[in-house]
Amino acid sequence: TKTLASATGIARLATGDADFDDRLDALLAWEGVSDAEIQGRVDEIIAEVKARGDAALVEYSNRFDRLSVASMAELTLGPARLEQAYRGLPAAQRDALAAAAERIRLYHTRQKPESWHYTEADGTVLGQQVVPLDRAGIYVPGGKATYPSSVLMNAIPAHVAGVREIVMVVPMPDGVLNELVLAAAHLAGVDHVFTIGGAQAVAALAHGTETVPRVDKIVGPGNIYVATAKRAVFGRVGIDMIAGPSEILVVSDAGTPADWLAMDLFSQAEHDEDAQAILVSWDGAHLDAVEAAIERLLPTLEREAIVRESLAGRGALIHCRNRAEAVELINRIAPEHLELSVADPESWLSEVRHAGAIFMGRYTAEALGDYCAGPNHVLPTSGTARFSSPLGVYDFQKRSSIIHCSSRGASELGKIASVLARGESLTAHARSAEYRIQG
Ligand code: HSO
Ligand code: ZN
Repeated sequence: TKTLASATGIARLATGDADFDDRLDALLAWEGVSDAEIQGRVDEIIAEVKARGDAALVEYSNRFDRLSVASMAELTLGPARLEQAYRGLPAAQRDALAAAAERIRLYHTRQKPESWHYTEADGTVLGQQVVPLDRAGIYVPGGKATYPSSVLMNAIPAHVAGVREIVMVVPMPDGVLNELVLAAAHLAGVDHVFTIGGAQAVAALAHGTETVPRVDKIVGPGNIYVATAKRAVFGRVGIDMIAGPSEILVVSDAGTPADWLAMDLFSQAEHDEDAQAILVSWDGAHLDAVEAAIERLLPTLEREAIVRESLAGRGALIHCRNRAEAVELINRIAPEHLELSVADPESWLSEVRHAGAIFMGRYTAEALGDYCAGPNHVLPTSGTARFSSPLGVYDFQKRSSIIHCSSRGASELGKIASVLARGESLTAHARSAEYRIQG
């Protein structure tokens, strides 16, 4: 077993090596940077937007996105503009986007939690009422990570959940807009778009301005300023998880072509230099074949430089001794994406406890899930799959408890409550319950 980095720069690890645990921990380590200076600037921006509303938004957008607009009217796009973007797309793009949106919608419709209740023998009814949020805000980054697919993945669950108003913000650096992003917003049911970004956009969504409505929850990825701003407004509004770099863990039994696996690893690595792509197998010759494929295919990539940096910095080919060790690694890594590129993926499923999304079998490339299979591509990263789930309809709804006591039910519950309330020395509680006890 090789343990040295190869020509591709990707680390080779073996579970039997004495330093395996340390090396794996070092590869997996990821600190979401929180910097006091950024924090200070973000706090100032939030305070300005809170105090001066639209005027501050216009100033920040002119400064940071190099614009020269006079009012928020120039940074506002209505439904007609979104529809126009959709109609203006080349037919192939329009059809692909519409097909993806439809599949994502169908999948998320299955997710919709229902209200429920039950009735006790004495007539008391207990239940839970599920209610969508009034307003959701979707943040869409500008620049290199502006993904129309992410507009679909963030907005469609909100729409399926029944959110009344979906507001999207997307910066317009140098006045440039991405028509695919606007078209995706049209398909996903977004009501308004404001072409603002950064901490100022998050502040506007959280506090509201003359033009931007205040929302109840903000979702969507962003740079360090956006992430810091989301943390700062959390509590006033809900937020989704703060996403780390994209990750993939592939487990392969040697039956999948090495080129396919190399490209699957690249597909995550090309997202950014910090992305993580790991392949695990108990077949050493297969790992060698994948490494050779990586070496051969790397120069054919558009984003070769990013992929190289990602693979060299955070990638790994791991030689484990058997299937049980592979399962152990899966649950230890708790990957955002897990590809089970094996003959019998179903037999693995019950053993996988931690993974954001599980791609089963040789044909299920993660890329299919990123765009159009139907499940959400907003997934827990950096090991957070241990305690969190894909973005879904449930993230845009909340629940109210329902209690409806019959007179007999109130009498019986009153006896219990009265004793407990007196134990807490809360006598008004006790007397309130006791009024309803029948002789
Ligand atoms: N793999 C990304 C999602 C994405 N891929 C968007 C392509 N476009 C989430 O980890
Ligand atoms: Zn992707």
